[in-house]
Amino acid sequence: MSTPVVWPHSSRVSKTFYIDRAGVQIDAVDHDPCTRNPCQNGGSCKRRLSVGPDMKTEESVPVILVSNHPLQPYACSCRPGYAGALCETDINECQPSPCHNGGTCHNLVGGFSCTCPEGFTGMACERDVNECLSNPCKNGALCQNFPGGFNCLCKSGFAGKTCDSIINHCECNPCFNGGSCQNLVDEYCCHCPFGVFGKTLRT
Ligand SMILES: [Ca+2]
Repeated sequence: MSTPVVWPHSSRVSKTFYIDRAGVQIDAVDHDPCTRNPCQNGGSCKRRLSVGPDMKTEESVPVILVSNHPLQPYACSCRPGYAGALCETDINECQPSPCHNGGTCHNLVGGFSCTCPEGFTGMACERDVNECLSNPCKNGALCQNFPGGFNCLCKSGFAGKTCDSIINHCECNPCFNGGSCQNLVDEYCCHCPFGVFGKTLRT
């Protein structure tokens, strides 16, 4: 069985000398594993000399490490957002989701973005939108802000989400006997033809 030996870059000692002394097969001499960058996704490669813990040392002037488990002779420094020995893994920043208030998370390289539901904003949908700052309530209505929305307290005679509709009290044709209906703020008024009287002109 051949035992790999990691050969120090600075050594100038005869390869044959070590083969004779150690009786091992030398797999690589002055090899640079970073020549063809094995690191993916823009990771940078650095050479390193390392072996597993089951190691023994040989007494000699240069250092010789003998091991059945030489470790990967390089290390990758990954760009933000990537991980793994070869930077091959895209880190999913959406696991767990950082978005609040029901926001939808999108995994990006080195980060994330959130699509927020209406009424929330911020990098992680953490902030309530204060809709009252844009004065959405019409016709003198009072605006009430709350997390995720707003509410308009309409004045008499107005209706709708933003109090922009005038309530038509004549809509149901309350006047009988040919009376004409006039819409007022809180009520209606029936104008009676001659000989008829009453709120709704019933005889
Ligand atoms: Ca709000």
